[in-house]
Amino acid sequence: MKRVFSGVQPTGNLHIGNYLGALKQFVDLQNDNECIYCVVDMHSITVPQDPKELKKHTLDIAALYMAVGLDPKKSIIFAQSMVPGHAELNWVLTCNSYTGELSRMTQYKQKSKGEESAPTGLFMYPVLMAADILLYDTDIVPVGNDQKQHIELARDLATRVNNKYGKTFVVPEGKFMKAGARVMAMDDPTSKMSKSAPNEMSRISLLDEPSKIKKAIMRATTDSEGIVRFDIENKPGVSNLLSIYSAFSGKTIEQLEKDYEGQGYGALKKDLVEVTVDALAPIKANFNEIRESQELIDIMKDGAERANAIATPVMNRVKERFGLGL
Ligand code: ATP
Ligand code: LTN
Repeated sequence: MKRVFSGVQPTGNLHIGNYLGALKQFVDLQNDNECIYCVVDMHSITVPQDPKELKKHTLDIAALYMAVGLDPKKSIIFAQSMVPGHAELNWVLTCNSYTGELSRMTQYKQKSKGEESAPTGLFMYPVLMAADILLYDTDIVPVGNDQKQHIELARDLATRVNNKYGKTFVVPEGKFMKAGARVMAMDDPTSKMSKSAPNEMSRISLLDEPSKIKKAIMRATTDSEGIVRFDIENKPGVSNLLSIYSAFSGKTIEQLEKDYEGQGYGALKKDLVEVTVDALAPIKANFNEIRESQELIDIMKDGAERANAIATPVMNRVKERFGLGL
């Protein structure tokens, strides 16, 4: 069995990009692998968070994990801050990373906007992510396309330490969806759908009302050609709608192009509203039930214990290799 690890930040409601790019894979992987899914609360404090809200959001994401189909009997679900190894390994990896390679991370460049007052945590974000992954001897990391560069860094750090100190870490592989690896914003199909974009209509959240979903899809930016055809370069809006449709319905893009031949974008959008609303309805119903239940906290405590039991021997190995402690 391969070991799988991934994480999601507890910031705001998850959108269909998070679902189609990441969470859907989490669920698919849990039957044939040993899966560890973390709510990365320590990553979220790289920018200021309201403490009460943060706790709430951590439980929200754990409940969403289960609402989309993660089974706590099969997958380990917990919050990053509940296992001390993440912070410990973060330091060891920090001492083996270079400021040059971290300065080249696109997410850092975008989020820091080159400002002197950018938080150091933002700069170190990818090292903590590498620590999350390497702490569990992870083989596979299911994520959206935007995380490719961070996965590459985790691989580089693992290889670097292995070369210098002897085999210490498993070198992990990223895993990306065919359709859904990069869901674009509804209002601007040249930038990725994001939790933090100011325009609510740019995203479809997993807990959105059907009326909101309808509005966002019907208003989605397309083009004036009027032909339903997949062409990311020239028709990013229509291509994005086709990708989302394909990911939710399981139909291929070619099939969808045929189905909508001779029809305008209106028909495509109308059906996509239905497909999306139907796909999200059970998630929403499950979420409300799980979020209210007392069990959720017990599941996370149990998850943290199980995660810690895997992390401790890895951390002991790291300390041994580096000569830390007695
Ligand atoms: P934001 O959406 O605000 O940019 P983020 O990327 O920091 O947030 P996370 O919650 O950390 O969001 O991401 C969880 C997972 O969702 C990651 O695997 C990430 O690659 C994936 N993901 C995020 N946005 C998209 C998207 N638009 N399309 C596909 N996958 C995505
Ligand atoms: N950086 C990721 C979240 C994340 C993660 C991880 C993903 C933190 N640690 C470890 C996979 C494995 C993001 O999606 N923004």
